Amino acid sequence: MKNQELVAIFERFADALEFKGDNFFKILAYRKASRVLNELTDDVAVMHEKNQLHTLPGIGKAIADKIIEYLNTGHIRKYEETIADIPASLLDMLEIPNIGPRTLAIIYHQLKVKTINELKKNIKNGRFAKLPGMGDKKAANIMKGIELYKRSLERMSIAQASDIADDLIEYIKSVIGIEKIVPAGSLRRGKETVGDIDILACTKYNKKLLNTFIKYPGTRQIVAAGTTKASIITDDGMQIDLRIVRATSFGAALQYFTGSKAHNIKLRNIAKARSMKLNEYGLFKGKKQIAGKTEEGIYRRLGLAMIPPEMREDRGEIEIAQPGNIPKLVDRSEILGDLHMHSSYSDSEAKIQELALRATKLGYKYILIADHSKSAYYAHGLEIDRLKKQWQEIDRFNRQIPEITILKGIEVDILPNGRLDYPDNILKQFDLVIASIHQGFNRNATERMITAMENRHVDIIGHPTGRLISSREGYTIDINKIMETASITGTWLELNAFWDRLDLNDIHLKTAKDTGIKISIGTDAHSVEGLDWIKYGVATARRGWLEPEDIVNTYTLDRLLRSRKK
Ligand code: DGT
Ligand code: CA
Ligand code: CA
Ligand code: ZN
Repeated sequence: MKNQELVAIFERFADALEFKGDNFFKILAYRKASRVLNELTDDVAVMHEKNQLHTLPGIGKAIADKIIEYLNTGHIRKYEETIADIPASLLDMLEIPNIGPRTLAIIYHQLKVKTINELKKNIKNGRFAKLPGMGDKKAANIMKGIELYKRSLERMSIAQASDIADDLIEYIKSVIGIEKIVPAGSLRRGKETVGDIDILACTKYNKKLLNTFIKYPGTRQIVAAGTTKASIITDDGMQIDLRIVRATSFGAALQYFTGSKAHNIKLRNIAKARSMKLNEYGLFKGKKQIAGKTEEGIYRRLGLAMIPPEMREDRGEIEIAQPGNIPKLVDRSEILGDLHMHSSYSDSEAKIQELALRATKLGYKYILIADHSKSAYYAHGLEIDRLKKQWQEIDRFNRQIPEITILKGIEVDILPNGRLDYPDNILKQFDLVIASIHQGFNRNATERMITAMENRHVDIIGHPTGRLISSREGYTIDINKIMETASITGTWLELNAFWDRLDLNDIHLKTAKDTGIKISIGTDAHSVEGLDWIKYGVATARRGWLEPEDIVNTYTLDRLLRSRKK
């Protein structure tokens, strides 16, 4: 399908036009076309064959002609002419958070900057800040943006990495019917971002497996191919290392390549202290292998309980790994409901009924619909009359779909002035209230959250740090003060399971648990498929050592409602 290629071209076309100061409506038209194609599930080529391009919203004749030109020739002449005199490295800089086409035009024309490094130099020597409309604050923001951008080039989100790994493993299994092929590395540890994907397999047919692997349809480049291992780079730029190991060493290899490195070093030292040797082939006493077939065996022979992969970060897990002392981490099957999702009443594409039906398939007993409140105009926030309509609809579905309880919730904005977006007499009518900051990030965020937590109708603080892993650092807050208030007021803190948030993160979750704070997991889904992100939430919860008791989503509906603050 050519859809995604066209999405990228139209987006870049719009950027280039905006950079050149072209007509506002023309720019808007290309951005809209890009968005429409991005959401299109049909193949544009097929639609063109059926003469249906004009039925797409926002695709007028001029743009339809360009789509057809691209389908026929692989080029769009107008686009190529437009970008011809703009250095490619310059347009790439638009990937940096906090740099838009207009800022880019200014730095290009006034500072002659063409690359990221040149921009950094001009920020450091103060020339950037002196440009009209820029200033020190903007300079600092762009510097942060550059750091985030560089990090995002090196690492991928857990969602993208696990999708690629699933697809690759399914492909290999379909071609050669191999049983033992599993992810290791940071992906198995459930880390929020992944540098490269490590896969381990066990087979007698090395050659056949490696040959199949390097022919993976999503391969851009084969980096190395030997007799027991190979590496490829996928079309998305992700490196995948595949290693084949013997059955007698499978557990040892899995342990070794799951890491983390710091965890492994500690384990090796424990082995040494007991006059044993640990490596990727097994645990040895002299020349004799005493463990290595399974991971459990290795931990057991080192005198330790089996440590779940998500805990292997050398954050104290080895010290407590006497049998019986490892926490019994939450399992996906123990999650009885999703406590944050949006419906078509605000900015989601999913209808309430669709969300409820999907939730029953996931085995849930309840879900919380938490749309945006009225001041979130950008997200079609709910005025009180539409809220009432939504409640009636929820009541109706609750009668029609008895397998699940749809809870009435809201993600109420904590406004820049510190007030909540609805009065108490409205808030008290919800089953559960999430309060979140979406505007005025750095205006007394700590105080505003504390005020929200002191309201007895606020049950949950949504995405408490506000970070976006790929593009935003988050609010300027005193997280310790926020945890202290959460603990005193009995407010739950959210673990937002959307893969670009994962907020609270693993480290904060562990502190929250130690402080006695309850955690509420929500996917913040804006589509039916988004409900599946719960797995990233569970992985992050496990990395924060959370047990079922720490997470309100494991409670029965009765207990959940009884556990709200009074
Ligand atoms: P990533 O890929 O940056 O997200 O992180 P990992 O943890 O997947 O790291 P990676 O791919 O470099 O290596 C995979 C595992 O292999 C790592 O977690 C532990 C193990 N490993 C790699 N290099 C060493 C090493 O020098 N010493 C030890 N003990 N283990 C290592
Ligand atoms: Ca890795
Ligand atoms: Ca690796
Ligand atoms: Zn939100």
